Amino acid sequence: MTPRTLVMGVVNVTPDSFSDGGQWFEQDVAIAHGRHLLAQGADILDIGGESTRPGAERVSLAEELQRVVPVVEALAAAGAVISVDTMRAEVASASLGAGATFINDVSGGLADPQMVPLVAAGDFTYVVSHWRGHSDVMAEHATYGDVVGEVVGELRGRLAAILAAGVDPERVIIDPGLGFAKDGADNWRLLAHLDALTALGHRVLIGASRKRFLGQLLDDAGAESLPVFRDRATAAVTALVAAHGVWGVRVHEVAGSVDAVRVAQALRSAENEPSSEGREGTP
Ligand code: PMM
Repeated sequence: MTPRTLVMGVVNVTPDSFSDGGQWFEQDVAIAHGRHLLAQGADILDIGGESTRPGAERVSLAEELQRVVPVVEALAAAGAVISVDTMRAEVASASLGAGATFINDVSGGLADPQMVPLVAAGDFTYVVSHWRGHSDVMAEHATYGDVVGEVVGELRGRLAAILAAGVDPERVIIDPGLGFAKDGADNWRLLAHLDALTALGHRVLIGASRKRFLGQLLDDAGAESLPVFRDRATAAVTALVAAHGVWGVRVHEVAGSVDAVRVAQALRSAENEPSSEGREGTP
């Protein structure tokens, strides 16, 4: 039986409308949220202290460390498998010391020249996303002649650099970076051609959760389209990519994607069985 798709639950330790409650309040909320996602069936928690939404500005290193490390420590102590969403080698290093075993780098090692040497010297799992620039400028780079060919080609280039540094290919997961220097049509095209990504020979992670292209789809259909109303569409994407056999999905709402993975897995196991059990006339 092929292994099922894993569900990575997102824990963002970034200021929200309650942020004037202070750092501890944010951290307590993040830790409680992580525990909630685990109870819903998350296989991995992805903890991040820097927003990468389009247009976002960078946070300082000190701020990112202060946001992320205590939350990693608390949730690792609770027994969770921890991924840290960071582009900074120093945050990655501190998080690994605090119990993380995955580093999820949306820049694929491009934002910090110290990241690839850190990966080469360590033994953690590294997620390499397709990336063309920081959030404040990425929209300018969303121009493609052949989005699938270019994303695959650029990921191949990153993989070559990472493997040349001495990283075991088994430790590397790839991600097309939906929404990162890509418009809605680009994202759909990448999802429609997952084969081109899996052909690179690495495990594939997909992060479609609550993204703008799903909002656009719902909006065009006259449905509610704010980010919190995108979870059903997100779960539908999970079902489709899990049926395709991707390694993992990164989602904000875990329960719907856990069910979607169950559906895809049932379908996949039935696909491996004969179409008839020899019963005749049974409805
Ligand atoms: N998307 C966001 C943040 N981190 N990591 C990976 N590997 N893949 C993604 O698609 C991805 C990511 C943006 O998401 P958020 O601000 O909605 O959490």
